[in-house]
Parts: sequence; structure tokens; C-alpha cells
Amino acid sequence: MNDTIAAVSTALGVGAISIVRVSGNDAIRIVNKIFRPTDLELVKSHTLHYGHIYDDEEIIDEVLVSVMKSPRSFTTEDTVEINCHGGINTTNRVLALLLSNGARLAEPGEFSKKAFLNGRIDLIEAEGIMDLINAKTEKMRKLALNQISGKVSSMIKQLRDGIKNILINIDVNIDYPEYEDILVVTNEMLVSSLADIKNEVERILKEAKNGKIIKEGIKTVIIGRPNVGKSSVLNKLIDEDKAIVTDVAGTTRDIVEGSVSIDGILLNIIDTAGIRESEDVIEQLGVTKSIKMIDEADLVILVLNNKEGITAEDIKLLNQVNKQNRIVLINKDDLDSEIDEKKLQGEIVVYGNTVSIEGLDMLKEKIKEMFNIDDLDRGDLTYLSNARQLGLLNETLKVINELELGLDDNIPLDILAIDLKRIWEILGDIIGENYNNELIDELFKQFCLGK
Ligand SMILES: Nc1nc2c(ncn2[C@@H]2O[C@H](COP(=O)(O)OP(=O)(O)OP(=O)(O)O)[C@@H](O)[C@H]2O)c(=O)[nH]1
Ligand SMILES: [Mg+2]
Repeated sequence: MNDTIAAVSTALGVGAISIVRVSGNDAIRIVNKIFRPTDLELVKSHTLHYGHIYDDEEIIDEVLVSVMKSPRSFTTEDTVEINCHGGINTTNRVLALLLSNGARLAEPGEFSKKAFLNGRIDLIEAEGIMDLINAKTEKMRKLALNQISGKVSSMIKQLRDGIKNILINIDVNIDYPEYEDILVVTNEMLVSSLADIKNEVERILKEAKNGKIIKEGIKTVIIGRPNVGKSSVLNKLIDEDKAIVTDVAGTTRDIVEGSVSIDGILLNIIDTAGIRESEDVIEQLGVTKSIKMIDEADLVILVLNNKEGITAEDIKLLNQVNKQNRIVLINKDDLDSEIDEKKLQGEIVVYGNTVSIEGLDMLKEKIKEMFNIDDLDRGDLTYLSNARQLGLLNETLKVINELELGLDDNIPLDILAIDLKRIWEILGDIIGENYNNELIDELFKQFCLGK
């Protein structure tokens, strides 16, 4: 933890500039050994210095070096960043010199880990940094930035503070029952405070769905009988000839994936094998896979053939997806219709074809409505969006439910306080207030080198 670490923080490749970062007690002293002409141990914090990196008397590169002294740096330690010329050889030479002069090569994410362990950022903020680096869309960037700014953490901290206050009051009640002017915590009071906490946890979990959609997109599976035009629909939506289209039923055997953005939200589309009974072993494997995809989907698009009418197989498929978010797309509406709409009562139905775009535009509109995509932008994008964080928050909900049962049974307050403390602890795990070393190591290893 007290080692001075070094790593290349920019992508290693050919580019104008590379940044090599050094952090730790000896950061300034180590860089000073290979940098001339300025004595970096004498400079002020947050200053930039022009000069050269030397290996003995050999000039390795012409550089700009920035010096940030503890505690005003990302890691809170002394930090030096060397802006050298990009290019693999130069950058690696500079890094190698730092290592031979006493720095240790950083592990992936170790700078962020130091920032966390030194109390500069909490876990939610650290995970936000990773999300920001990986952000592919404008919304993903905003979402991540709100995580880094502490807005998301403060939602969790407020919940924790509320619970802490109740716990303090319970403790005082138990320890000093003779005091008359203190608030006496009753089961009724706990019922109402707990209801508030539960509401807030449920609200955060509900809104987290928006965060998930922004971060991961909408997993959309196109299903239907063979030959109804599923692959054509995929190709038209993503504007690319990705899946093979023929008039032979059973063309698609394996799944084919593509994605398209709807107002900044990624629609991750999966085209599947047409579902039917088949003697063909390969085709049947494809069909099994199609059915499996249904369970994992955020949205199912069931494609029907306008010209063929609704068959018993179509109805069977419709029943199979009745728990899913689904849209029925009646394809090939350029041909005469045989569709009996009475069979589709209560369904969201869109007509279209893959010759023109109007019908598929309408399909996108329906998806926007279904997932409130317009509203996603209006909120301030303060959502929990990370699987680890959400898993823990779901755990608190379980304990809250148990606590509610305990309250119904009039279990004494000091026993209930144990569950309440547990909720407080799990919420602490979310922001990394109480952490376990193994988990922290695993988590930061997923970061990139030099971050
Ligand atoms: N008239 C018309 N033909 C279409 C339309 N969409 C697709 N087709 C034709 O329907 C046939 C089947 O299209 P595919 O996209 O391969 O159908 P599929 O549902 O993927 O079929 P499988 O992969 O076999 O399950 C092809 O000959 C397409 O050209 C449409 O909107 N109108
Ligand atoms: Mg197909």
C-alpha cells in the first residue's frame, strides 16, 4: 500500500502523447532521478515542468512533467505525471526507467484503489469512474458522472443516516430507561420509519431499471415461425445485411445479433431460428436456443406473417411470452392481409414490412413508449446501475421484510435492532464503508492499467 507505483495511463500504441503516472511517497524523488534540468523536489505543487528524461547520459525523451503533492491528488499521495511522446518504445523506456529507480509496476486499477483506501472516493464513485471510461453513449456518460460526483452515494448515505438515528434512539432507550425527556421508541414508530425506508429502497430499485437500460441497453429478441421475416426485420432495423435471408423456411439456425440506438438507448437485437417442430437436428438445436433467449429478454418481438394469417403455432408462441414485455409485429403488410385481429386482443400490435421503413419506425415508437425512453432523459440520471450495488440493495429489502414480520409479532426492540443494524451494514457495503479486502482486490482488478 505504501509502495510507489507507476503505470502507463494512456492506451499503449502510436499516438502524439503518452502519460506515465507515478504515485506514492517516493514519486517525486524517483522521477527527479531521471528528469533534468529542474529539481522537482523543490517545485510547488500543481506545477508543470519542461525537460528531458535521461538514462544516465542518454536522452530518452523530451517531456512535460506535472507534480501534484499530497493530499491534493487523485490518490491523495504525491503524484507525478510524465507527458512523453506517444509510441510504444518511448513510453516503455520511460516506464522501465521508473521501475529500475524504485517504483513498482501498478496493478490494474491500483491508482483508483489507493484513492478508495485513502478515503478520496467511495466504492460507488470508483465504479462510476470505470463506467465513465467504458461509456459508449451520452446517457451512459451522464449516468457515470453522477456516480462519480457523489449524487448516487448520497442517496445511500441518507438512508444509512436515517437508520443510524433510529438505532441511537433504541440504544438510549435500552441503556437509560430512567430518562424521562428522551424520545421513547415504540414499535409503532419503528413501523412508520421502516415504511419510509422501504419506500425509498423500492424507489431506488425501481429507478435502477432505467440505469440498467442506459448502461446495458434493451435486450430484444425477435421470435416467430420460420419464414415470417424475422431476419429481414433485424437487417432493416440495424440497416445492415447481417443475417442471411432466403425464402427457404428454416434459414436461420443460430442466433444473429445486432444493435441500433433509439434516442441514445441501445436496442440489442437478437434474431433467432424460426420456431417449429423439425426433424433436422441442427435446426432443432437452434429452436431450443430461440426459446431459451425468450427468458433472458427485456423485450420480445413476435413476428407474424400478414399474408398467412394467425396460426395455432402463432397463438402458442404468444402464450409462451405472456409474462414478457412484448410487441406483435405483423410483417409483410405490403401483401394482402389474412390477419384476424380478434385473436390479438390486448396485445400491442404494429403493422409493417421490410420493404419500407414506416412500419418499423412505428415499432421503434412503441418501444420508446414501453420503456419510457423520453422520460429517461428528463430525470437527472441519478440511478444505481451496477449489479453489485443492486444485489446488495435487494438484500436490504429482504432484511426489511423480515423486520416487518418481527414488528407484527411484537418482538422486543433490542432484538429488532439487530436486523436494523444489519440493514445499516449492507448499505455500508454498497458505498464500501466496511469492506472486505478480497472483494476490493477483485473489484479493482477489473479496472484498466494506469487507472
Ligand atoms: N413481401 C414481403 N416479403 C418479405 C418481407 N420481409 C421478408 N420477406 C421475405 O420473406 C422470406 C423470409 O424472410 P426471412 O427474413 O429469411 O425470414 P425468417 O423469419 O428469418 O425465416 P427463418 O430464418 O427461416 O426462420 C424472404 O424471401 C424475404 O425476402 C416483407 O416485408 N414483405
Ligand atoms: Mg431468419
